Amino acid sequence: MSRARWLAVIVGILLALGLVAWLIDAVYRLYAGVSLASPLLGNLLLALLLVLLALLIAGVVYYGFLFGRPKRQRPRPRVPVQRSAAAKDSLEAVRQQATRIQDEVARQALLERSRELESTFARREFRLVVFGTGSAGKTSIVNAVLGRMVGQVGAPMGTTIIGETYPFRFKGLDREIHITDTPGILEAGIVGTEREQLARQLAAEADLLLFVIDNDLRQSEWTTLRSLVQIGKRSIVVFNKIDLYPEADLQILLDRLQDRLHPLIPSEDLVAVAANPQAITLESGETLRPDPEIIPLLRRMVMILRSEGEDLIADNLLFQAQQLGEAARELIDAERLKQAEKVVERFQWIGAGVVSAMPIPVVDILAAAAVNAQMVVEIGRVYDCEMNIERGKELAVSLTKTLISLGLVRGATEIFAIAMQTNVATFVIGRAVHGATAAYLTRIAGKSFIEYFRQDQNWGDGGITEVVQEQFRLNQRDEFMKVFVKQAIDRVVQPLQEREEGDRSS
Ligand SMILES: Nc1nc2c(ncn2[C@@H]2O[C@H](COP(=O)(O)OP(=O)(O)OP(=O)(O)O)[C@@H](O)[C@H]2O)c(=O)[nH]1
Ligand SMILES: [Mg+2]
Repeated sequence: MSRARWLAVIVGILLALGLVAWLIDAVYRLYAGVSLASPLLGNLLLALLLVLLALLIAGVVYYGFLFGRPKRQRPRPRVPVQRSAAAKDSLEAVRQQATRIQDEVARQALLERSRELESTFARREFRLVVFGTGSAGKTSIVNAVLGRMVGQVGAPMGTTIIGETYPFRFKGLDREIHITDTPGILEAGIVGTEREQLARQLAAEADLLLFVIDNDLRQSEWTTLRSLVQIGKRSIVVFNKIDLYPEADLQILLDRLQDRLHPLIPSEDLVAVAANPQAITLESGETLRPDPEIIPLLRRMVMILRSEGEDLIADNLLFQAQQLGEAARELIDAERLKQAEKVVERFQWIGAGVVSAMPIPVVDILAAAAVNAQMVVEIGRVYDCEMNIERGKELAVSLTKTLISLGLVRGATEIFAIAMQTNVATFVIGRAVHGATAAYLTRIAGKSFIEYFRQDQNWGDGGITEVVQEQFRLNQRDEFMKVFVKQAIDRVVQPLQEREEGDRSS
């Protein structure tokens, strides 16, 4: 403390002490005067003064405690705990899932991504992604936000062809910000589609999205924006190139936009800017390039970063982790499906062989069910669900009963009778039709069981009937049936004919 301050403090204390002495003296005189007139009134006055003194002391102690408390440190940027813990759990689950993925490349890619995400938990920059239609002015916005030319700007669509990221900081914000410029969406051609995919992927990784438009919102822009907001992407809609509109037209346009965006985007998140205003030619012939009008966007960005920044990062990390979990599940499901379909493919022809080898040409339900029971066990194994053959048989029988009650056995027999009558010798036609029918029904059963195991041993809301009907419908398409009949002739009819011809000649 400076000497002048010390002096001021000492003078202040002396003054306060003088005042207190004067006050005590004045109070004492008052008390003496009143007690002389009435001792009771004097005592009451004394009690009142004591209460006032006690209140004063209590007040000083209370406020002294409040002010004397050590100042709270400005919190370090820290991702909200609950969501970050949930994201970590999700990543742990992904690593567990990865052990079940057989494709080495896919497994490694998944693990690498989960490690990448994990490392971002420690310290992470804020990700801002500039996204929108080609030529709306995304690169111009990045340049204006950074206050320097970093990306090439051009009138034709497709000037930016890869995602480019630039780090920067806002005064007073602890986190570094990474702003990413993306290629435009809705550009024609295969190259355009590929770039759009990249842009969408970058947008999905954003903590905050700047969705740039330069005119009324097109339907395709609206749909894209809606889907991004619906997956939880916090977005600012940036209306660029306002220098091109007269004031009155601009206001009408903005009002209309606001109506259209409501309630997806609150009005304060629709921001109008001119990131790279057109040069103006003066009467003198001189050209003047106006400064960018970007302040409203900077202001809104800072406000969001201050009030929601940490939440947005936490939400995004959790979202990314869940997306990765979803990707892992899809990979596992696709691999299992492939394996399970191989099992069905194998059993359908085994079933066909059993039935067609029978002396009496009928679709023997029990024979088919016995084959199906083993199939159920094997499909279950693919889905990590061990079950014994008895349980497999129960399931197979109940499915076979459903096939009969739905009239599918008869229906399939008729379909194959018609399909085979022209190209199968008459002496084997009965058994051929029933063999093909058995193969077909085994296939329907197998596909239905795959659905059952995919849904954690559950037939779903519509029960077994709906699953079987759906599989019957899916496996009835013309192109599939043509291939199936051809396979049936190769695998069932030909061996039958060869055997019959062999029997006859011997
Ligand atoms: N009048 C006016 N023109 C602008 C403004 N901002 C950008 N432009 C022009 O719009 C055109 C496209 O700008 P870019 O920044 O390259 O647009 P982009 O969205 O990055 O385009 P792509 O990378 O091709 O998707 C250029 O000719 C810019 O000069 C603006 O505020 N006012
Ligand atoms: Mg660009």
